[in-house]
Amino acid sequence: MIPLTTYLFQKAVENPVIDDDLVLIISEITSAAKIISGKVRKAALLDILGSAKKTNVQGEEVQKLDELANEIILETLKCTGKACMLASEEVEDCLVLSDTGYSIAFDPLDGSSNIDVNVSIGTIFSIQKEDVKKPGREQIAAGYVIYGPSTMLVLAFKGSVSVFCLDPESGNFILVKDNFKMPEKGKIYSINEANYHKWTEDGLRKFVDSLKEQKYTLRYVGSMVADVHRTLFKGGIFIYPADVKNKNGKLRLLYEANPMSFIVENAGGLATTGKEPILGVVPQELHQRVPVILGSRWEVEECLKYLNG
Ligand code: FBP
Repeated sequence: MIPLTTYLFQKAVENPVIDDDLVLIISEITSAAKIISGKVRKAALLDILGSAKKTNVQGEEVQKLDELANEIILETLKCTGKACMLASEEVEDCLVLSDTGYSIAFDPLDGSSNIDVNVSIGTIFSIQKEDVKKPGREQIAAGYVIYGPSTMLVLAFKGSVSVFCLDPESGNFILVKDNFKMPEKGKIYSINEANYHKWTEDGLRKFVDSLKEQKYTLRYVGSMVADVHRTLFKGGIFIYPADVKNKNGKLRLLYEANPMSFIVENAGGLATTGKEPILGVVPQELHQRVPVILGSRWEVEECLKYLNG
């Protein structure tokens, strides 16, 4: 029963990237996630379900829990004194706190459309040195916390992915899998097929049709954190492509695509925009979107064959 902080200090011995400031930042992100987990589980009792009657920089309706989760993470990270830049899905501009230290880009509550219907949602985070707007390949660490039947943390550093489960009794995230590797191939694909005819790439329709012929099954929760979590554990592929409405897809590079791609690639999978590796994309805008194709090696390579002929 290794708690997260003990695990990080042990890992720091073999991985010089993990310094005390990074341990503090990750520990505080997970402390914030524990509070959010508690709020999510009691949301109906606390009357914090539903809309906050506001629109965010993405033009999306903000949920009360989105706002609350955002505040909890912002305040927690500010208090560390080790964060130099904070970028949130819910805030138009970056919050610059100092010149040096760690920058954190985060999606405080991913899966907003599922908040009110008690379906798994999560918090996604990406940690860089100094500036948030760096290619995903330069991430120091990335992870997500999923608020599902249990609350779980998946944390990646270069070369390693580990999985933790929140123990409600001790209040600790306890290590359940170290050096986690995802299956090379799966039997599940995950995409919003309601947009089938709106997808920009005809090759994508052919790829998805070929998976059906190979008896793949479709699973789509509509929370990226839940669809990626299943893809990591069961194998297969998760796709949010470009379509006639979302020319660059819907998912945001800095705090959705980059952290999830870093986790998947360090677990042995692949992540691409269809044209280039997601971790190689040089960020231009804080809230820019990219097409996302990620998952097991076999399926992603197969998809690229269909897309690039
Ligand atoms: P937010 O909820 O953080 O805005 O994220 C966007 C998202 O909900 C992803 O979690 C999910 O993969 C996608 O949108 C679902 O979109 P759609 O309803 O168009 O399939």
